[in-house]
Amino acid sequence: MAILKILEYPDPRLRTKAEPVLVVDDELRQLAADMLETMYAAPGIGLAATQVNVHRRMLVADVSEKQDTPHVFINPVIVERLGTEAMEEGCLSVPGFYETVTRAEWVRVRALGLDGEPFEQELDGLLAVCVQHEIDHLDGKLFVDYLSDLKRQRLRKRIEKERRQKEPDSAVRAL
Ligand code: K1U
Ligand code: ZN
Repeated sequence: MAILKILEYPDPRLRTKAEPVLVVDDELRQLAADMLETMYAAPGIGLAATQVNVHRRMLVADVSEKQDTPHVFINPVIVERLGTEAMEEGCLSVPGFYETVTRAEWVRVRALGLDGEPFEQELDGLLAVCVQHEIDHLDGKLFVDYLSDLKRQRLRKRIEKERRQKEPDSAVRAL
């Protein structure tokens, strides 16, 4: 098992659209285990392969308090969605920033499991929100893309200031 490096906004690699998984093999199962370990260590409730610079369509999530209910979705597709819900979100690729995003309240997701078999799962609450957030990552989309221009500008200024304090020569690109 290994803890993987999580890419941080505005790294352009976070904008890559992930490719479908063609074969579910031991290498992919090892990546899922490493992603779960990385997510638990962060700590977080979800992680998309894109965030660890692997551009294949797989995400992991665990919204349980005891961190004992891991979910792995390979090639996830939302096939049905109902209602809307506004919830405060965070992102391990935008550390320290939280904002309210409106998403579907209930979704039916079709995916492959670690055994390579297809399954469908109905999700609501935090898990539904988390899986939608992670599928966005697989499409190169970040939760800051849902913000108003003003809020994104404020975030950009904050990141610029933090970067200047950490590494005086850095500049923020591609925001
Ligand atoms: O994808 C990610 O960057 C992970 C992200 C998932 C997420 C959180 C909230 C709403 C939607 C999606 C996180 O896990 S941010 C950290 C977080 O939410 C958390 C951390 C510790 C305890 C509980 C939650
Ligand atoms: Zn995220």
